[in-house]
Amino acid sequence: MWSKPRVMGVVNVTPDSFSDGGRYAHVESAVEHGLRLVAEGADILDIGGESTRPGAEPVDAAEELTRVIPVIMGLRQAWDGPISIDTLKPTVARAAIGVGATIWNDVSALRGEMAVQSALELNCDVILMHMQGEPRTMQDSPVYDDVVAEVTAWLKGRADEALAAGIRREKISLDPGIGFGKTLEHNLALLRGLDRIAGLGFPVVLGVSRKRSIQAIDPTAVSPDDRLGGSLALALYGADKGAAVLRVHDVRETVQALKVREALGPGATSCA
Ligand code: HH2
Repeated sequence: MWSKPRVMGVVNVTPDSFSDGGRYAHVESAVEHGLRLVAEGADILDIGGESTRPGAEPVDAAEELTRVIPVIMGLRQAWDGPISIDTLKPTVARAAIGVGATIWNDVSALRGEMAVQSALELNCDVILMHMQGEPRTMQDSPVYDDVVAEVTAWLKGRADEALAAGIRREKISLDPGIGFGKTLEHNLALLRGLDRIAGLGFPVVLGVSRKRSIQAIDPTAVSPDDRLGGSLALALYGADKGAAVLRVHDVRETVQALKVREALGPGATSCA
């Protein structure tokens, strides 16, 4: 499979995100960071106000809104590209779409109360991500018989429910949820089997950037900032396996890696 994925730059307006928590916790710094990512080549910006890292504590809607809404408004004044809101909460998604976000990135795949109905009413694009369990406990002891088959079937089920509710097919993207209730072996199997998920016929979003699996392979990469090499390797592999969108923290480096892959042509980082 040969295509050039779009790059989604991550802007976490949180004190506790695993890789950039606290760095862009204020409106001005978050807007500035987002615009920097656009200048570096991001096609989409993903704004999050609640960390979903393993063990993260939930944030209430009022706090989440205070974090993300001014940032989306600030970005909208300077940029008219696609903005996604990374939230579990329909109320936050609704407010974010109201001030100019166009995509609801839901790591619980619209399983929340009234979530499918809200997405239908909002008429926004949706990213449906697989997660086993919930962030606070999901890494305790994830178990699958056949992770690729199970995640693929689960994502198909979520997409079918969205379609049955009336959400249009072209609005839906799927994401295997790397690191969300998965061991290193599960994550690697999902990457190897990504083409099977892409085979469902929806664009696949892939988030591997700076994740802990890289440290599991290279124990010296203790800090998320030390995981750039692994992030790029996984991003290129995901691109070869059919990812349509790469969700990344290091936009400039990812865009450069994709340009080099494109210059080399099909088979450059072949892994089929
Ligand atoms: N990963 C994270 C958050 N949101 N959304 C999608 N669709 N796919 C992902 O893989 C994904 C996601 C976790 O990364 P990050 O936002 O950097 O950390 P935190 O959840 O701690 O804010």
